[in-house]
Amino acid sequence: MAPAFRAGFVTLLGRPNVGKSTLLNQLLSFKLSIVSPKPQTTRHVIRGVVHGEGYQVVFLDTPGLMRRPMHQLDLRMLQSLQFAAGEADLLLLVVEPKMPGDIEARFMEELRQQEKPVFLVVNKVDTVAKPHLLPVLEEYEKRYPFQELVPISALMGDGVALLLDLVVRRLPEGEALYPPDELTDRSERFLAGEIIREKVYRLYKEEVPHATTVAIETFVEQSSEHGGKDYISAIIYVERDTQRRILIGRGGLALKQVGVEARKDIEEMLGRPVHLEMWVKSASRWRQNPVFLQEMGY
Ligand SMILES: Nc1nc2c(ncn2[C@@H]2O[C@H](COP(=O)(O)OP(=O)(O)OP(=O)(O)O)[C@@H](O)[C@H]2O)c(=O)[nH]1
Ligand SMILES: [Mg+2]
Repeated sequence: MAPAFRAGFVTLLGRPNVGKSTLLNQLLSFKLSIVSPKPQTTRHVIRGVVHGEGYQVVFLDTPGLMRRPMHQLDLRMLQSLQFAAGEADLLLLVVEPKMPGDIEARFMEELRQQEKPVFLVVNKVDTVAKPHLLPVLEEYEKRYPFQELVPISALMGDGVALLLDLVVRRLPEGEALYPPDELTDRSERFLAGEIIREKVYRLYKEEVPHATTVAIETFVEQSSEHGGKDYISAIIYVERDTQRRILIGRGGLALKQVGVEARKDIEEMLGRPVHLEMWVKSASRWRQNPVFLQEMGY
């Protein structure tokens, strides 16, 4: 008799910047979730489906947990994270190869409240020598009954296949949750907006990235008005006029760079040429505005 099919939801948790989105992308061999060196890059729960022989794993990337919600946007991110954890069959607590800090302690405390299996995933092992890793693993093992402790480098791909293997073994038996060719439940429109946001995170400093959100206004596939290219127009919102000027830059050069980099990645995602247009607007205190947040899909 063939072994039973396994399928389930696996949620990635962890403080900002530990590499959750990098890991999701590595598991999928596809750049689905945006990545940047700045904390709190991910703002939505992003589902990515890994299809394999005899299994299907739905990974949920989540926003990094904040110490204390500062505004409505933070609160919504926190709620979506809690919802994603509630939905999971298995949780992965992703950490850096350092001793647990207060955020990790809080995660472990919250994980104790539920009955689900939890793996510790120690990411970024490419940045430390082995002798530094062992005491970290020992400390975590002492502090929480993890089912597995898995050192990986999401960036290099080291340990990721082993992690997937261990994950699959813990999944419940059951039927596939998504159609066989489905990679995510997010639309191309959403992903295009995320790619633009990623470029803002990568190209600007200080408060600008966190004050930015992107709305896709128009998305026309193979537009005859644009020589058969997909036509995408986007509005980049910031909170203040000073931020708007920084985003646009002298002579529009800074915004142009966002456009060049975003278009390249959007074309790669779609597999089609794209004509991209962007406008920058300020929307005062949008992170506090429930109606605006709702409209923007937060
Ligand atoms: N050296 C190294 N860097 C990594 C590794 N994984 C991720 N990074 C880097 O860490 C930074 C943060 O990665 P993300 O994947 O955006 O982290 P995240 O946990 O999703 O962050 P939030 O979305 O803010 O919660 C990026 O600069 C990544 O390139 C790794 O295995 N090794
Ligand atoms: Mg992320």
